[in-house]
Amino acid sequence: MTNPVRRNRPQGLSTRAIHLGYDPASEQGALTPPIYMTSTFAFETAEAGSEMFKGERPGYIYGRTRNPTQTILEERMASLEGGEAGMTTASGMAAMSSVMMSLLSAGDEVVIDHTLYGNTFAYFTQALPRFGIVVRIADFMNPETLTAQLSEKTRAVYFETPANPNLRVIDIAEIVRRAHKVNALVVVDNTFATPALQRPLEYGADVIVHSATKYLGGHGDLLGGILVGPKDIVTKVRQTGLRWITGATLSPFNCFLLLRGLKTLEIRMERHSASAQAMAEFLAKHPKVESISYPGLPDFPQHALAKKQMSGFGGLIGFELEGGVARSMALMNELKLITRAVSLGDAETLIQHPASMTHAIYGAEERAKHGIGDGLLRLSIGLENTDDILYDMEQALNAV
Ligand code: 7XF
Repeated sequence: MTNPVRRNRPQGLSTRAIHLGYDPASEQGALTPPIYMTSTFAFETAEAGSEMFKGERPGYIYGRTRNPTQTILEERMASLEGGEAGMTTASGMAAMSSVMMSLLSAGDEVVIDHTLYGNTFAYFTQALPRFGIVVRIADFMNPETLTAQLSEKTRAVYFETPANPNLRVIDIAEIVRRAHKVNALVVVDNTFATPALQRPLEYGADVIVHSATKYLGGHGDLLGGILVGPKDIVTKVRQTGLRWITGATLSPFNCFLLLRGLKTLEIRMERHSASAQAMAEFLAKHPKVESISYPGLPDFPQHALAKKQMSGFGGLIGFELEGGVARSMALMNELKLITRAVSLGDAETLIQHPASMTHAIYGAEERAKHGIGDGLLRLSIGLENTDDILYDMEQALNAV
């Protein structure tokens, strides 16, 4: 029987997040894919094992490079991002560093945007230069500054959008246009938006990396990472980066949790976005709030770009209070429901202070230069009832 509604149309994002790459009939009818909790795989014959090692025969060899529970997750994420292939890693840092360590060599150059998650910034500015890789910094919101840093040695260009912690939005297509002129690979960290709200490959980016710890998992109970890109690049990252450089593979159990999280990604992102919009509008009008950064606000500087590039504005908000750091800390301590914690994308609404927490690794001068204010607070709006989150923020603002 054909379904007239779906005819000639690809399946939607949630449908693929729930079904793609798994047929219960292949596993005794089990609705939920089994967790292949195994480190190694038996070879039917000695010759079969040797052939698999040579890449002449398909099959699983050893859990550091591939596991069937990972495969389902990798195929689903590749489809959601619109890429050819995916690869899971032990954390978001492992996804990013596995890509870089697999593709770069001494003498190569990389250009990064100046606002990145603190430890990503440290990786590029402190780790890679130790291996002879030249890392240049630009302000990707002013793409001219990127062009000024590109050369025929540039192998990769790296940025987040929206960026951690202040939600700067970068024009992906414009960065791609400039970077591809020198054949540099464009690598985008899509953690804040997720493929439910933004698919950078559609704008020409080459590789996507994620901290799956965040919205993809969605429940604050795992660390994980994933990358998506062309088959040849992902294979190279798997066969070098994952296999013998980082070895940072993801546990099959965490893959199971991620498969579970992905099923509700699209509806969770809708709720995160709706509640964040309500919170941003509340904060924007509050007399004690000095500035607010949320892509969904009409007067956010890159609102038009965010609207074009994203299908929703996500759950993260940056804001500063009149009265600076002392008042920010006091506000955090007055909150009763909103939880003081780093990380983001969980069911719980979380608040943190980037200057002393996620971005403490930047020097004070660098933070000032990069628009990460000393008093900046970052909210990750959770899935609680919107009124309860707003009420908690209101009572804390009244108290400071
Ligand atoms: O290695 P992880 O799974 O923690 O991911 C690293 C990472 C990569 N990209 C972005 C945009 C991230 O935000 C992160 C981790 N950020 C957390 C945060 O900002 O709260 C880490 C807590 S210190």
